[in-house]
Amino acid sequence: MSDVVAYELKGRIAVITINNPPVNALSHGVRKGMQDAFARLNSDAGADAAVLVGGGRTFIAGADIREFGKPMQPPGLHEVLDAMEASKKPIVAAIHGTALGGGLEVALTCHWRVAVASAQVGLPEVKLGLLPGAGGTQRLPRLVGPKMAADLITTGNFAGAKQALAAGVVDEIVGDLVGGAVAFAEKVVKEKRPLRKVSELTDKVSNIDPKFFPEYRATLSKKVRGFLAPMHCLAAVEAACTLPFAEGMKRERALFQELHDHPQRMAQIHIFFAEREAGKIPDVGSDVKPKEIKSAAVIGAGTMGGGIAMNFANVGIPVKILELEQAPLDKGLGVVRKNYETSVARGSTTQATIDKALSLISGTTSYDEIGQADIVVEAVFENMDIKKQVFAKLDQVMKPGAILASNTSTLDIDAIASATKRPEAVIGTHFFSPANVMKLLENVRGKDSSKETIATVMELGKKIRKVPVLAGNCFGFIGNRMLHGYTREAAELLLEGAMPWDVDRVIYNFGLPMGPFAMGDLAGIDVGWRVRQGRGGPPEKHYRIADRLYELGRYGQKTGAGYYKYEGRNATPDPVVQKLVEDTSAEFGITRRKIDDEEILYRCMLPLVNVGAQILDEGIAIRSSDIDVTYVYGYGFPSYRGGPMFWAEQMGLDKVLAMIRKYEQEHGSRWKPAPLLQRLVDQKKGWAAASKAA
Ligand code: T1G
Repeated sequence: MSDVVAYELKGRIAVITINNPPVNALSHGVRKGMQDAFARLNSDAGADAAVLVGGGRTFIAGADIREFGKPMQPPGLHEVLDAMEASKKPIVAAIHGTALGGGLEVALTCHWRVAVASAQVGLPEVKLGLLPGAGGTQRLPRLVGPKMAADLITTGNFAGAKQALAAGVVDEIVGDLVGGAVAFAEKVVKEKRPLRKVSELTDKVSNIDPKFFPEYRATLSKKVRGFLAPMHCLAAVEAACTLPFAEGMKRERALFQELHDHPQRMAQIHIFFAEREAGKIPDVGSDVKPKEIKSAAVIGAGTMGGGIAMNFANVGIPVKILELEQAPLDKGLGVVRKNYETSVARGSTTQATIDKALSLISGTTSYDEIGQADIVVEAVFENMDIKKQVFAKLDQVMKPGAILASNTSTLDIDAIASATKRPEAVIGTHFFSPANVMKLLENVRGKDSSKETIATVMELGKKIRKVPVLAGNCFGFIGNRMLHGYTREAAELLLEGAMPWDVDRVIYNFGLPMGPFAMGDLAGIDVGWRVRQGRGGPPEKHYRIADRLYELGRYGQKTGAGYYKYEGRNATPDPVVQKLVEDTSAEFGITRRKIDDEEILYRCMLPLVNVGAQILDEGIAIRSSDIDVTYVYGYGFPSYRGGPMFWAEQMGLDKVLAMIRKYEQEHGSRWKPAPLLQRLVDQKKGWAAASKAA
């Protein structure tokens, strides 16, 4: 028996244990060990049945994702599952932790499945740009029917043990994992039950309403715009309902191969590993123990403050929101309650869940009441003087050892820390609006932020179900510094000949949730105007259109007009804006020209790459994949393109440099290529060569 798969008799039941930490992925050694174990089971006169269980913290969590794209070493998973299904003796899966992807497919090929109450099951391959490629799309519908199978497989969501039991994915919930599974296997043997093969079940996949799949496909295509995998997942589930099992397996295999060979799979798996890499800080090793965060406080009950507070309450951390006046405090708490009630109305959570969360959120108008919190997050107006006043006050009232965090989106963390006597406890924790929804947490280290402070907010990010990334301290950190390059170029395109709706269409079709001008209308043209006033300096030509919209009182959605005119949230191009844009070009003596979609795309997207390269070179980002994670989870860059840096590298950094050089010729120094980009192209290297990770 291989050392990753153990075989041990308990009475007359063989317990086959997978020991491949951390998540028992189905690597080559595991597949080989399983194949040997099933052969041994069927030749072992001392064994009447087997239990298959994961060692450590979980059942099998899927195929080994690191093996994708490499030559597969036999036996393949199909071969192993065929051996399982051909077993003459019953095999019972014993599930704890998570049975995911290929892991659940292994369990579905077993004759029965038991689980502990805390177990979860799922087929999350779609999140990797794939589909369940070892019979999951053919077996799951045979157990639960096409609707639940399609829901689980096209979203990659997990189901808890109770839900799995009710749906028939699991046959029994046991208290003691191995003991319960062995007892179940002994019962099966004692009752001489015929082997139950999921592949032979038919009633749940017969006589399906002919409207089901066309209607499901129409709804799904709107939800997953641009992603290939979800539609392939649905086609595979449909095959389970229209073809015999063997044919369905062939259809699944063909659909899987198409996805496996597609750039979207490479991009989504890049993001899978990138978000985990982002949690690794070279000079903050696992020896640095994060502080435990048992209570929190938030300064400011505005949109951001309320959303930030919800993140703590949602994971059971009591949080106090402070406003100096009762009225804005009551208003802010009211918005939080409304957010929760909307989620219940949408069915995305339950009343009991939000009641629990709301019970953990309280308000106060006195700094004296927040001093015992383990962390305080300042979310007041984006103005340095105001932030310094707040931090001076926090320095007085917060208990020793508390973390003093700022939600600033651009400002200098060291300047903020200078208002305190404990700069080692100060750090940026930049949330993205809406703070209770957006996954990215951009933590920003100051020059004096201690390793413990950094480790604590990185750990906290995971605890509050965010994707944490650590940035160095510069104007705009990683995300907003790149955003500045992008929005500036979009503004230039308007002066040269494009209209807001031309640019937004191209960026939307590329896969972002909205283009820069729709985003400007959402965030508020007045907000951008105030930030520019705060920065001072002469008015800049490329902001002239935005300034004129502001002067007209066209702040965006909030005033019913901005770059677009609005009926509710429905945006339509506005002839008033068309004329304003044309007049502004004329004001600067610019002869407008037709700008094609390709130029719009590259002029908007390449600044992300060029600024990203500069950020990487300065060490503001530890690695290029941190930049990808920032842009995918903070700004909606499509994960099926892997993030701006991955997208550029797939295109070829030499091609990217050539385009940037061309734009430098045409538009001047703002297009000067980042020196790092030039160096990497000269050295024929990729971004990894510039990583600051050890
Ligand atoms: N393969 C390889 N490594 C994996 C892995 C996998 N499937 N899953 C996790 N890891 C690594 C991860 O990179 C990290 O490494 C460590 O394990 C801990 O992970 C044929 C084709 C199971 C819920 O998509 O969702 O099966 O950073 O930090 O937060 O149809 O890992 O320590 O070096 O995430 O406790 C389908 C992916 C695969 C599940 C645990 N399965 N994994 O979360 O730990 S495709 C998945 C997860 C497939 C078949 C198809 C989570 C988790 P390192 P972690 P966690």
